[in-house]
Amino acid sequence: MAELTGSEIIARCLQKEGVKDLFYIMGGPMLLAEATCIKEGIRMIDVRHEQAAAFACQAYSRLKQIPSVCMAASGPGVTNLVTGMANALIDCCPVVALGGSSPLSQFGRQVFQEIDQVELMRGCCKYVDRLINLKRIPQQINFALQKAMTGKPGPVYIDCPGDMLYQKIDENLVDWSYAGRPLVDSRPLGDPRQVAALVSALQKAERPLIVSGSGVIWSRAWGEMQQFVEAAGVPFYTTPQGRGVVPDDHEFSYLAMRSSAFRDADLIIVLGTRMNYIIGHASPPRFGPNATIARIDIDSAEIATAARYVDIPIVGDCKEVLGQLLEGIKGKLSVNNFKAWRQKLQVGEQQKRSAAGANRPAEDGDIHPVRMLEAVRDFAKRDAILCVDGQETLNFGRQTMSTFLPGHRLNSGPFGTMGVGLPFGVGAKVACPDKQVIVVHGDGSMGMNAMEMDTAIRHKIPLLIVISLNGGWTGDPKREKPGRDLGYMRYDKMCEALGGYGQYVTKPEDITPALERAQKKVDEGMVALVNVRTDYRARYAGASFSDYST
Ligand SMILES: Cc1ncc(C[n+]2csc(CCOP(=O)(O)OP(=O)(O)O)c2C)c(N)n1
Ligand SMILES: [Mg+2]
Repeated sequence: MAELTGSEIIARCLQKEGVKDLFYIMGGPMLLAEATCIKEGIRMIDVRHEQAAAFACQAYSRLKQIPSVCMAASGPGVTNLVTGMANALIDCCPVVALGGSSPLSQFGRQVFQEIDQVELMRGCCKYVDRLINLKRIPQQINFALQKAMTGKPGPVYIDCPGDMLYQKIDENLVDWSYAGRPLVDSRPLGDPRQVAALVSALQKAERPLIVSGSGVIWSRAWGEMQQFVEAAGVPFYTTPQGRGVVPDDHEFSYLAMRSSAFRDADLIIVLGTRMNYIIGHASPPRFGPNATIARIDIDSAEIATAARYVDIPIVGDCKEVLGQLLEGIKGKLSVNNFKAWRQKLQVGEQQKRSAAGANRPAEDGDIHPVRMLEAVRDFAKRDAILCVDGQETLNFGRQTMSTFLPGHRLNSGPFGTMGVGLPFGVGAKVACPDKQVIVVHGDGSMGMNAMEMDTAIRHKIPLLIVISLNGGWTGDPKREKPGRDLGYMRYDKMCEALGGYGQYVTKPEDITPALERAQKKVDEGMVALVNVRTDYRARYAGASFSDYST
Protein backbone atom coordinates (compact mmCIF):
# COMPACT_ATOMS: atom_id res chain seq x y z
CA MET A 1 0.00 0.00 0.00
CA ALA A 2 1.73 3.12 -1.23
CA GLU A 3 1.88 6.33 0.67
CA LEU A 4 1.51 9.60 -1.18
CA THR A 5 2.41 13.15 -0.22
CA GLY A 6 -0.02 16.03 -0.76
CA SER A 7 2.26 17.20 -3.58
CA GLU A 8 1.96 13.87 -5.36
CA ILE A 9 -1.80 13.85 -4.94
CA ILE A 10 -1.98 17.33 -6.52
CA ALA A 11 0.10 16.25 -9.52
CA ARG A 12 -1.91 13.08 -10.01
CA CYS A 13 -5.16 15.08 -9.82
CA LEU A 14 -3.99 17.61 -12.38
CA GLN A 15 -3.07 14.78 -14.72
CA LYS A 16 -6.49 13.17 -14.19
CA GLU A 17 -8.17 16.53 -14.86
CA GLY A 18 -6.54 16.49 -18.29
CA VAL A 19 -4.07 19.31 -17.66
CA LYS A 20 -1.50 19.10 -20.47
CA ASP A 21 0.50 22.30 -20.00
CA LEU A 22 1.33 24.29 -16.88
CA PHE A 23 3.13 27.62 -16.40
CA TYR A 24 5.20 28.18 -13.25
CA ILE A 25 8.34 29.34 -11.49
CA MET A 26 9.96 26.76 -9.23
CA GLY A 27 10.33 27.26 -5.51
CA GLY A 28 9.47 25.95 -2.09
CA PRO A 29 7.24 24.48 -0.96
CA MET A 30 6.03 23.57 -4.48
CA LEU A 31 9.13 21.72 -5.71
CA LEU A 32 7.84 18.22 -5.14
CA ALA A 33 4.46 19.02 -6.70
CA GLU A 34 6.27 20.47 -9.73
CA ALA A 35 8.64 17.53 -10.03
CA THR A 36 5.73 15.10 -9.82
CA CYS A 37 3.79 17.02 -12.50
CA ILE A 38 6.79 16.50 -14.79
CA LYS A 39 6.71 12.76 -13.96
CA GLU A 40 2.98 12.69 -14.71
CA GLY A 41 3.76 13.91 -18.24
CA ILE A 42 2.49 17.48 -17.92
CA ARG A 43 4.44 19.97 -20.06
CA MET A 44 5.89 22.30 -17.44
CA ILE A 45 6.84 25.70 -18.82
CA ASP A 46 8.96 27.68 -16.41
CA VAL A 47 8.57 31.40 -17.07
CA ARG A 48 10.53 34.40 -15.77
CA HIS A 49 7.88 36.18 -13.71
CA GLU A 50 4.82 34.65 -12.04
CA GLN A 51 2.67 37.43 -13.48
CA ALA A 52 3.59 36.11 -16.92
CA ALA A 53 2.56 32.59 -15.91
CA ALA A 54 -0.96 33.81 -15.16
CA PHE A 55 -1.06 35.87 -18.36
CA ALA A 56 0.13 32.90 -20.44
CA CYS A 57 -2.63 30.83 -18.83
CA GLN A 58 -5.18 33.42 -19.84
CA ALA A 59 -4.26 33.25 -23.51
CA TYR A 60 -4.18 29.46 -23.33
CA SER A 61 -7.68 29.34 -21.84
CA ARG A 62 -9.12 31.80 -24.32
CA LEU A 63 -7.85 29.79 -27.25
CA LYS A 64 -8.91 26.39 -25.95
CA GLN A 65 -11.97 27.45 -23.89
CA ILE A 66 -10.77 25.34 -20.97
CA PRO A 67 -9.32 26.19 -17.55
CA SER A 68 -5.54 26.63 -17.40
CA VAL A 69 -3.17 26.07 -14.50
CA CYS A 70 -0.17 27.92 -13.10
CA MET A 71 1.96 27.48 -9.97
CA ALA A 72 4.04 29.78 -7.81
CA ALA A 73 6.28 29.52 -4.77
CA SER A 74 5.16 30.92 -1.42
CA GLY A 75 5.28 34.59 -0.45
CA PRO A 76 6.69 36.77 -3.25
CA GLY A 77 6.00 34.04 -5.80
CA VAL A 78 2.30 34.31 -5.01
CA THR A 79 2.27 38.10 -4.66
CA ASN A 80 3.82 38.26 -8.15
CA LEU A 81 0.77 36.39 -9.44
CA VAL A 82 -1.60 39.09 -8.26
CA THR A 83 -1.72 41.27 -11.39
CA GLY A 84 -2.18 38.21 -13.58
CA MET A 85 -5.08 36.93 -11.49
CA ALA A 86 -6.65 40.38 -11.26
CA ASN A 87 -6.44 40.69 -15.02
CA ALA A 88 -8.10 37.28 -15.39
CA LEU A 89 -10.86 38.35 -13.00
CA ILE A 90 -11.65 41.53 -14.91
CA ASP A 91 -11.41 39.55 -18.16
CA CYS A 92 -13.59 36.67 -16.79
CA CYS A 93 -10.98 34.06 -17.62
CA PRO A 94 -10.69 30.60 -15.97
CA VAL A 95 -7.09 30.68 -14.70
CA VAL A 96 -6.39 28.34 -11.77
CA ALA A 97 -3.34 29.16 -9.66
CA LEU A 98 -1.79 26.92 -7.03
CA GLY A 99 0.43 28.82 -4.64
CA GLY A 100 2.73 27.37 -2.03
CA SER A 101 2.42 28.87 1.45
CA SER A 102 3.98 28.61 4.89
CA PRO A 103 3.02 25.54 6.96
CA LEU A 104 -0.47 25.71 8.47
CA SER A 105 0.85 24.39 11.76
CA GLN A 106 3.09 27.44 12.09
CA PHE A 107 0.83 30.24 10.88
CA GLY A 108 1.24 33.35 13.01
CA ARG A 109 4.81 32.59 14.10
CA GLN A 110 6.42 34.81 11.46
CA VAL A 111 7.83 31.90 9.55
CA PHE A 112 9.54 32.05 6.17
CA GLN A 113 7.50 33.93 3.52
CA GLU A 114 4.42 34.06 5.69
CA ILE A 115 1.69 36.42 4.51
CA ASP A 116 -2.07 35.99 4.25
CA GLN A 117 -2.16 34.79 0.65
CA VAL A 118 -5.79 33.69 0.79
CA GLU A 119 -6.94 37.17 1.82
CA LEU A 120 -4.63 38.74 -0.73
CA MET A 121 -6.08 36.69 -3.54
CA ARG A 122 -9.71 36.99 -2.48
CA GLY A 123 -10.20 40.35 -4.15
CA CYS A 124 -8.56 39.17 -7.39
CA CYS A 125 -10.33 35.86 -7.83
CA LYS A 126 -13.76 34.39 -8.40
CA TYR A 127 -13.06 31.79 -5.71
CA VAL A 128 -10.25 30.99 -3.27
CA ASP A 129 -9.58 27.83 -1.30
CA ARG A 130 -6.86 26.29 0.86
CA LEU A 131 -5.80 22.66 1.13
CA ILE A 132 -6.51 21.49 4.65
CA ASN A 133 -7.04 17.74 4.34
CA LEU A 134 -5.11 15.31 2.14
CA LYS A 135 -8.16 13.09 1.61
CA ARG A 136 -10.09 15.92 0.00
CA ILE A 137 -7.40 17.26 -2.37
CA PRO A 138 -8.96 15.63 -5.47
CA GLN A 139 -12.28 17.24 -4.62
CA GLN A 140 -10.74 20.65 -3.98
CA ILE A 141 -8.80 20.57 -7.26
CA ASN A 142 -11.86 19.46 -9.20
CA PHE A 143 -13.99 22.13 -7.54
CA ALA A 144 -11.40 24.74 -8.48
CA LEU A 145 -11.62 23.83 -12.16
CA GLN A 146 -15.42 23.61 -12.02
CA LYS A 147 -15.72 27.01 -10.33
CA ALA A 148 -13.30 28.60 -12.79
CA MET A 149 -15.33 27.47 -15.77
CA THR A 150 -18.93 27.35 -14.69
CA GLY A 151 -21.33 30.22 -15.47
CA LYS A 152 -19.32 33.39 -16.01
CA PRO A 153 -15.71 32.11 -15.98
CA GLY A 154 -13.09 33.54 -13.63
CA PRO A 155 -9.80 32.83 -11.85
CA VAL A 156 -9.43 30.55 -8.84
CA TYR A 157 -6.61 30.45 -6.32
CA ILE A 158 -5.73 27.41 -4.19
CA ASP A 159 -3.39 27.97 -1.29
CA CYS A 160 -1.10 24.99 -0.66
CA PRO A 161 0.51 25.10 2.82
CA GLY A 162 3.90 23.41 3.06
CA ASP A 163 2.80 20.85 5.66
CA MET A 164 -0.09 19.72 3.44
CA LEU A 165 2.29 19.31 0.53
CA TYR A 166 4.73 17.08 2.40
CA GLN A 167 2.41 15.14 4.73
CA LYS A 168 1.83 11.54 3.68
CA ILE A 169 -1.29 9.42 3.48
CA ASP A 170 -2.11 5.92 2.37
CA GLU A 171 -3.31 6.43 -1.18
CA ASN A 172 -6.40 4.27 -0.57
CA LEU A 173 -7.60 6.70 2.05
CA VAL A 174 -7.74 9.53 -0.46
CA ASP A 175 -11.18 10.17 -1.95
CA TRP A 176 -10.31 9.92 -5.64
CA SER A 177 -13.93 9.87 -6.75
CA TYR A 178 -13.79 13.52 -7.77
CA ALA A 179 -10.47 13.35 -9.63
CA GLY A 180 -11.10 14.09 -13.28
CA ARG A 181 -14.87 14.42 -12.82
CA PRO A 182 -15.92 16.11 -16.09
CA LEU A 183 -16.64 19.82 -15.89
CA VAL A 184 -20.35 20.56 -15.80
CA ASP A 185 -21.04 21.93 -19.26
CA SER A 186 -24.06 23.88 -18.12
CA ARG A 187 -26.07 25.27 -21.00
CA PRO A 188 -29.30 26.77 -19.72
CA LEU A 189 -31.93 27.63 -22.31
CA GLY A 190 -33.44 31.09 -22.30
CA ASP A 191 -36.94 31.65 -20.95
CA PRO A 192 -39.13 30.99 -24.04
CA ARG A 193 -41.27 34.05 -23.22
CA GLN A 194 -38.25 36.34 -23.35
CA VAL A 195 -36.96 34.68 -26.51
CA ALA A 196 -40.38 35.30 -28.09
CA ALA A 197 -40.22 38.92 -26.89
CA LEU A 198 -36.91 39.36 -28.66
CA VAL A 199 -38.26 37.80 -31.86
CA SER A 200 -41.18 40.21 -31.86
CA ALA A 201 -38.87 43.15 -31.04
CA LEU A 202 -36.82 42.15 -34.09
CA GLN A 203 -39.97 42.12 -36.21
CA LYS A 204 -40.77 45.65 -35.11
CA ALA A 205 -37.21 47.00 -35.28
CA GLU A 206 -35.78 48.93 -38.19
CA ARG A 207 -32.18 49.25 -37.10
CA PRO A 208 -31.14 46.33 -34.88
CA LEU A 209 -27.59 45.39 -34.10
CA ILE A 210 -25.68 42.83 -32.08
CA VAL A 211 -22.88 43.77 -29.71
CA SER A 212 -21.16 40.54 -28.79
CA GLY A 213 -18.36 39.68 -26.39
CA SER A 214 -16.23 36.86 -25.08
CA GLY A 215 -19.30 34.96 -23.84
CA VAL A 216 -19.68 33.79 -27.43
CA ILE A 217 -16.15 32.39 -27.26
CA TRP A 218 -16.58 30.63 -23.89
CA SER A 219 -19.88 29.15 -25.07
CA ARG A 220 -18.35 28.20 -28.47
CA ALA A 221 -21.38 29.84 -29.99
CA TRP A 222 -19.63 31.42 -32.99
CA GLY A 223 -21.26 29.11 -35.54
CA GLU A 224 -24.75 29.89 -34.20
CA MET A 225 -23.93 33.59 -34.06
CA GLN A 226 -22.92 33.63 -37.71
CA GLN A 227 -26.04 31.67 -38.66
CA PHE A 228 -28.22 34.11 -36.75
CA VAL A 229 -26.53 37.18 -38.25
CA GLU A 230 -27.04 35.74 -41.72
CA ALA A 231 -30.58 34.44 -41.19
CA ALA A 232 -31.88 37.64 -39.57
CA GLY A 233 -29.70 40.10 -41.51
CA VAL A 234 -28.56 41.86 -38.33
CA PRO A 235 -25.27 43.82 -38.41
CA PHE A 236 -22.85 42.92 -35.63
CA TYR A 237 -20.06 44.47 -33.61
CA THR A 238 -17.85 42.76 -31.07
CA THR A 239 -15.75 43.82 -28.11
CA PRO A 240 -12.05 44.14 -28.99
CA GLN A 241 -11.21 40.71 -27.55
CA GLY A 242 -14.41 39.16 -28.83
CA ARG A 243 -13.35 39.77 -32.42
CA GLY A 244 -13.26 36.97 -34.94
CA VAL A 245 -16.35 35.10 -33.71
CA VAL A 246 -17.74 36.05 -37.09
CA PRO A 247 -14.95 37.13 -39.47
CA ASP A 248 -14.18 40.87 -39.46
CA ASP A 249 -14.70 40.97 -43.23
CA HIS A 250 -18.17 39.41 -43.13
CA GLU A 251 -20.63 41.30 -45.36
CA PHE A 252 -22.70 42.34 -42.32
CA SER A 253 -19.70 43.81 -40.52
CA TYR A 254 -19.26 47.58 -40.88
CA LEU A 255 -16.30 48.30 -38.68
CA ALA A 256 -15.72 51.89 -39.73
CA MET A 257 -19.36 52.74 -38.92
CA ARG A 258 -19.23 51.56 -35.31
CA SER A 259 -20.01 54.93 -33.69
CA SER A 260 -22.93 55.85 -35.93
CA ALA A 261 -24.36 52.32 -35.88
CA PHE A 262 -24.30 52.39 -32.05
CA ARG A 263 -25.96 55.79 -32.00
CA ASP A 264 -28.65 55.02 -34.58
CA ALA A 265 -29.65 51.48 -33.62
CA ASP A 266 -33.20 51.07 -32.30
CA LEU A 267 -32.70 47.53 -30.96
CA ILE A 268 -29.43 46.55 -29.32
CA ILE A 269 -28.81 42.87 -28.64
CA VAL A 270 -26.06 42.61 -26.04
CA LEU A 271 -24.77 39.08 -26.54
CA GLY A 272 -22.41 37.47 -24.02
CA THR A 273 -20.72 40.64 -22.91
CA ARG A 274 -20.84 42.90 -19.89
CA MET A 275 -22.45 46.29 -20.17
CA ASN A 276 -19.25 47.92 -18.94
CA TYR A 277 -17.21 50.87 -20.16
CA ILE A 278 -15.86 48.89 -23.12
CA ILE A 279 -19.23 49.26 -24.85
CA GLY A 280 -20.08 52.62 -23.24
CA HIS A 281 -22.42 50.80 -20.82
CA ALA A 282 -24.75 50.43 -23.84
CA SER A 283 -25.98 53.87 -22.80
CA PRO A 284 -26.12 57.42 -24.15
CA PRO A 285 -24.19 59.22 -25.52
CA ARG A 286 -22.76 56.26 -27.46
CA PHE A 287 -26.13 54.53 -27.81
CA GLY A 288 -29.53 56.06 -28.48
CA PRO A 289 -31.65 56.88 -25.42
CA ASN A 290 -34.77 55.30 -26.91
CA ALA A 291 -33.27 52.06 -28.17
CA THR A 292 -34.67 48.77 -26.87
CA ILE A 293 -32.04 46.75 -25.01
CA ALA A 294 -32.10 42.97 -25.21
CA ARG A 295 -29.46 40.99 -23.40
CA ILE A 296 -28.35 37.38 -23.52
CA ASP A 297 -26.06 36.37 -20.67
CA ILE A 298 -25.29 33.25 -18.66
CA ASP A 299 -25.11 35.30 -15.45
CA SER A 300 -28.44 36.59 -14.17
CA ALA A 301 -26.68 38.99 -11.78
CA GLU A 302 -24.99 40.68 -14.74
CA ILE A 303 -28.39 41.37 -16.25
CA ALA A 304 -30.00 42.37 -12.97
CA THR A 305 -27.29 44.92 -12.20
CA ALA A 306 -26.73 46.29 -15.70
CA ALA A 307 -25.73 49.93 -16.03
CA ARG A 308 -28.79 50.48 -18.22
CA TYR A 309 -32.25 48.98 -17.87
CA VAL A 310 -32.55 45.80 -19.91
CA ASP A 311 -35.93 45.59 -21.65
CA ILE A 312 -35.61 41.97 -22.75
CA PRO A 313 -33.46 39.96 -20.33
CA ILE A 314 -32.55 36.44 -21.45
CA VAL A 315 -30.55 34.45 -18.91
CA GLY A 316 -28.99 31.56 -20.76
CA ASP A 317 -26.10 30.07 -22.64
CA CYS A 318 -25.27 32.00 -25.83
CA LYS A 319 -25.16 28.91 -28.02
CA GLU A 320 -28.50 27.59 -26.77
CA VAL A 321 -30.29 30.92 -26.87
CA LEU A 322 -29.04 31.64 -30.39
CA GLY A 323 -30.40 28.20 -31.34
CA GLN A 324 -33.77 29.19 -29.85
CA LEU A 325 -33.71 32.48 -31.73
CA LEU A 326 -32.87 30.74 -35.00
CA GLU A 327 -35.96 28.57 -34.47
CA GLY A 328 -38.03 31.55 -33.38
CA ILE A 329 -37.35 33.71 -36.42
CA LYS A 330 -38.17 30.98 -38.93
CA GLY A 331 -40.84 32.31 -41.30
CA LYS A 332 -40.86 35.64 -39.45
CA LEU A 333 -37.58 37.27 -40.41
CA SER A 334 -35.31 36.88 -43.37
CA VAL A 335 -32.05 38.29 -44.57
CA ASN A 336 -34.03 40.94 -46.48
CA ASN A 337 -35.49 42.45 -43.34
CA PHE A 338 -33.01 45.15 -42.54
CA LYS A 339 -31.76 45.86 -46.03
CA ALA A 340 -32.20 49.62 -45.81
CA TRP A 341 -30.30 49.75 -42.50
CA ARG A 342 -27.47 47.63 -43.84
CA GLN A 343 -27.38 49.66 -47.03
CA LYS A 344 -26.92 52.84 -45.03
CA LEU A 345 -24.06 51.31 -43.04
CA GLN A 346 -22.53 49.93 -46.21
CA VAL A 347 -22.54 53.31 -47.97
CA GLY A 348 -21.09 55.02 -44.90
CA GLU A 349 -18.43 52.34 -44.64
CA GLN A 350 -17.34 52.85 -48.22
CA GLN A 351 -17.27 56.62 -47.86
CA LYS A 352 -15.16 56.43 -44.74
CA ARG A 353 -12.71 53.98 -46.21
CA SER A 354 -12.20 55.99 -49.40
CA ALA A 355 -12.03 59.40 -47.67
CA ALA A 356 -8.83 61.28 -48.47
CA GLY A 357 -6.14 60.43 -45.98
CA ALA A 358 -8.12 57.63 -44.34
CA ASN A 359 -5.64 55.31 -42.70
CA ARG A 360 -2.86 57.13 -44.47
CA PRO A 361 -1.22 59.26 -41.84
CA ALA A 362 1.20 61.90 -42.97
CA GLU A 363 4.81 60.90 -42.57
CA ASP A 364 7.77 63.23 -42.55
CA GLY A 365 10.55 60.77 -42.03
CA ASP A 366 9.40 58.88 -38.97
CA ILE A 367 7.27 55.78 -39.47
CA HIS A 368 3.71 56.24 -38.28
CA PRO A 369 2.60 53.26 -36.11
CA VAL A 370 -0.34 52.71 -38.48
CA ARG A 371 2.10 52.12 -41.32
CA MET A 372 3.79 49.42 -39.26
CA LEU A 373 0.46 47.87 -38.27
CA GLU A 374 -0.72 47.83 -41.89
CA ALA A 375 2.43 45.95 -42.82
CA VAL A 376 1.73 43.42 -40.06
CA ARG A 377 -1.91 43.14 -41.16
CA ASP A 378 -0.93 42.46 -44.78
CA PHE A 379 1.73 40.01 -43.69
CA ALA A 380 -0.27 38.00 -41.12
CA LYS A 381 -1.93 34.77 -42.17
CA ARG A 382 -5.72 34.77 -42.11
CA ASP A 383 -5.73 32.39 -39.14
CA ALA A 384 -2.95 34.17 -37.25
CA ILE A 385 -3.32 34.81 -33.52
CA LEU A 386 -2.60 38.46 -32.77
CA CYS A 387 -1.55 39.54 -29.27
CA VAL A 388 -1.51 43.31 -29.01
CA ASP A 389 -0.28 45.47 -26.15
CA GLY A 390 0.60 49.14 -25.60
CA GLN A 391 -1.51 52.26 -25.67
CA GLU A 392 -1.14 53.81 -29.13
CA THR A 393 -0.19 50.40 -30.50
CA LEU A 394 -3.39 48.88 -29.13
CA ASN A 395 -5.65 51.72 -30.24
CA PHE A 396 -4.23 52.08 -33.75
CA GLY A 397 -4.09 48.28 -33.93
CA ARG A 398 -7.79 47.97 -33.19
CA GLN A 399 -8.54 50.11 -36.24
CA THR A 400 -5.93 48.66 -38.51
CA MET A 401 -5.66 44.91 -38.01
CA SER A 402 -8.41 42.36 -38.57
CA THR A 403 -9.24 39.03 -36.96
CA PHE A 404 -11.08 36.19 -38.63
CA LEU A 405 -11.26 33.40 -36.05
CA PRO A 406 -12.74 33.27 -32.53
CA GLY A 407 -10.32 33.86 -29.66
CA HIS A 408 -7.57 34.85 -32.09
CA ARG A 409 -7.35 38.43 -30.90
CA LEU A 410 -5.86 39.04 -27.46
CA ASN A 411 -5.05 42.37 -25.89
CA SER A 412 -4.69 44.31 -22.67
CA GLY A 413 -8.40 43.74 -22.09
CA PRO A 414 -10.89 45.52 -19.86
CA PHE A 415 -8.34 45.91 -17.04
CA GLY A 416 -6.04 47.82 -19.43
CA THR A 417 -2.98 45.90 -18.29
CA MET A 418 0.35 46.71 -19.91
CA GLY A 419 2.78 43.80 -20.20
CA VAL A 420 0.34 41.10 -21.29
CA GLY A 421 1.41 40.93 -24.94
CA LEU A 422 4.48 38.71 -24.83
CA PRO A 423 3.18 36.28 -22.16
CA PHE A 424 -0.09 36.06 -24.11
CA GLY A 425 1.98 35.11 -27.15
CA VAL A 426 3.72 32.36 -25.16
CA GLY A 427 0.40 30.96 -23.90
CA ALA A 428 -1.23 31.23 -27.34
CA LYS A 429 1.58 29.37 -29.09
CA VAL A 430 1.58 26.61 -26.48
CA ALA A 431 -2.20 26.27 -26.94
CA CYS A 432 -2.01 26.37 -30.76
CA PRO A 433 1.48 25.25 -31.82
CA ASP A 434 0.55 25.09 -35.50
CA LYS A 435 -0.72 28.66 -35.73
CA GLN A 436 1.22 31.79 -36.63
CA VAL A 437 1.37 33.85 -33.42
CA ILE A 438 2.29 37.50 -33.79
CA VAL A 439 2.89 39.68 -30.75
CA VAL A 440 2.57 43.39 -31.50
CA HIS A 441 3.97 45.36 -28.61
CA GLY A 442 4.50 48.94 -27.59
CA ASP A 443 8.11 49.39 -26.46
CA GLY A 444 7.20 50.32 -22.89
CA SER A 445 4.85 47.43 -22.27
CA MET A 446 7.36 45.09 -23.95
CA GLY A 447 9.87 45.94 -21.23
CA MET A 448 7.51 44.74 -18.51
CA ASN A 449 7.75 41.07 -19.42
CA ALA A 450 10.59 41.17 -21.95
CA MET A 451 12.35 38.22 -20.28
CA GLU A 452 9.55 36.00 -21.52
CA MET A 453 11.55 36.03 -24.75
CA ASP A 454 13.87 33.75 -22.82
CA THR A 455 10.96 31.50 -21.83
CA ALA A 456 9.92 31.24 -25.47
CA ILE A 457 13.47 30.59 -26.65
CA ARG A 458 14.28 27.96 -23.99
CA HIS A 459 11.02 26.11 -24.53
CA LYS A 460 11.14 26.37 -28.32
CA ILE A 461 7.94 28.36 -28.59
CA PRO A 462 8.50 30.18 -31.90
CA LEU A 463 6.97 33.65 -31.85
CA LEU A 464 7.13 36.65 -34.12
CA ILE A 465 7.36 39.83 -32.04
CA VAL A 466 6.91 43.25 -33.62
CA ILE A 467 7.68 46.37 -31.57
CA SER A 468 6.41 49.89 -32.17
CA LEU A 469 9.52 51.62 -30.88
CA ASN A 470 8.26 55.15 -30.30
CA GLY A 471 10.88 55.82 -27.64
CA GLY A 472 8.64 55.56 -24.60
CA TRP A 473 5.25 55.22 -23.05
CA THR A 474 2.42 56.45 -25.33
CA GLY A 475 2.64 59.16 -27.98
CA ASP A 476 3.75 62.53 -26.64
CA PRO A 477 3.59 65.19 -29.38
CA LYS A 478 4.24 68.07 -27.00
CA ARG A 479 6.90 66.27 -25.00
CA GLU A 480 5.10 67.07 -21.79
CA LYS A 481 4.56 63.77 -19.99
CA PRO A 482 6.52 62.91 -16.86
CA GLY A 483 8.52 59.70 -17.11
CA ARG A 484 7.50 59.14 -20.71
CA ASP A 485 10.84 58.84 -22.48
CA LEU A 486 12.68 55.53 -22.49
CA GLY A 487 14.98 56.10 -25.45
CA TYR A 488 15.11 53.84 -28.45
CA MET A 489 15.70 50.52 -26.77
CA ARG A 490 17.34 47.81 -28.89
CA TYR A 491 14.98 44.96 -28.08
CA ASP A 492 16.20 43.33 -31.30
CA LYS A 493 19.67 43.03 -29.77
CA MET A 494 18.21 41.76 -26.54
CA CYS A 495 16.42 39.06 -28.50
CA GLU A 496 19.67 38.13 -30.23
CA ALA A 497 21.54 38.03 -26.94
CA LEU A 498 18.97 35.60 -25.56
CA GLY A 499 19.36 33.33 -28.57
CA GLY A 500 16.68 34.70 -30.94
CA TYR A 501 16.73 36.64 -34.20
CA GLY A 502 16.50 40.44 -34.26
CA GLN A 503 15.85 43.10 -36.89
CA TYR A 504 15.97 46.89 -36.48
CA VAL A 505 13.93 48.94 -38.92
CA THR A 506 13.92 52.70 -39.46
CA LYS A 507 12.51 53.03 -43.00
CA PRO A 508 8.93 52.15 -43.97
CA GLU A 509 9.96 50.17 -47.04
CA ASP A 510 12.12 47.90 -44.88
CA ILE A 511 9.28 46.71 -42.61
CA THR A 512 7.83 43.95 -44.78
CA PRO A 513 11.19 42.46 -45.85
CA ALA A 514 12.22 42.39 -42.18
CA LEU A 515 8.95 40.64 -41.25
CA GLU A 516 9.60 38.08 -43.98
CA ARG A 517 13.15 37.37 -42.80
CA ALA A 518 11.93 37.11 -39.23
CA GLN A 519 9.06 34.76 -40.05
CA LYS A 520 11.51 32.52 -41.91
CA LYS A 521 13.46 32.15 -38.67
CA VAL A 522 10.22 31.54 -36.76
CA ASP A 523 9.37 28.79 -39.22
CA GLU A 524 12.74 27.24 -38.34
CA GLY A 525 11.71 27.23 -34.68
CA MET A 526 13.27 30.47 -33.47
CA VAL A 527 11.88 33.49 -31.69
CA ALA A 528 12.25 36.58 -33.88
CA LEU A 529 11.78 40.25 -33.07
CA VAL A 530 11.34 43.14 -35.49
CA ASN A 531 11.99 46.45 -33.75
CA VAL A 532 10.40 49.24 -35.79
CA ARG A 533 11.31 52.81 -34.87
CA THR A 534 8.06 54.79 -34.96
CA ASP A 535 6.97 58.40 -34.53
CA TYR A 536 6.86 59.50 -30.88
CA ARG A 537 4.25 62.15 -31.80
CA ALA A 538 1.62 59.76 -33.18
CA ARG A 539 -1.32 59.81 -30.82
CA TYR A 540 -4.57 57.95 -31.28
CA ALA A 541 -7.49 60.36 -31.35
CA GLY A 542 -10.53 58.07 -31.28
CA ALA A 543 -12.98 57.34 -28.49
CA SER A 544 -11.28 57.37 -25.11
CA PHE A 545 -12.37 55.07 -22.32
CA SER A 546 -11.78 57.37 -19.39
CA ASP A 547 -11.89 61.05 -18.56
CA TYR A 548 -8.18 61.30 -18.03
CA SER A 549 -5.45 60.54 -20.51
CA THR A 550 -2.56 58.14 -20.20
C1 LIG B 1 0.67 47.50 -15.60
C2 LIG B 1 0.36 48.89 -16.08
N1 LIG B 1 1.16 49.90 -15.70
C3 LIG B 1 0.91 51.15 -16.16
C4 LIG B 1 -0.15 51.41 -16.96
C5 LIG B 1 -0.42 52.83 -17.45
N2 LIG B 1 -0.21 52.89 -18.91
C6 LIG B 1 -1.24 52.85 -19.75
S1 LIG B 1 -0.77 52.99 -21.35
C7 LIG B 1 0.84 53.08 -20.93
C8 LIG B 1 1.90 53.27 -21.99
C9 LIG B 1 2.15 52.14 -22.97
O1 LIG B 1 3.28 52.44 -23.73
P1 LIG B 1 3.87 51.46 -24.81
O2 LIG B 1 3.76 50.07 -24.37
O3 LIG B 1 5.23 51.94 -25.20
O4 LIG B 1 2.87 51.61 -26.04
P2 LIG B 1 2.65 52.89 -26.99
O5 LIG B 1 1.45 53.59 -26.45
O6 LIG B 1 3.86 53.75 -26.89
O7 LIG B 1 2.39 52.31 -28.32
C10 LIG B 1 0.99 53.03 -19.55
C11 LIG B 1 2.28 53.11 -18.83
C12 LIG B 1 -0.99 50.32 -17.29
N3 LIG B 1 -2.09 50.47 -18.02
N4 LIG B 1 -0.69 49.07 -16.87
MG1 LIG C 1 5.82 53.19 -26.75
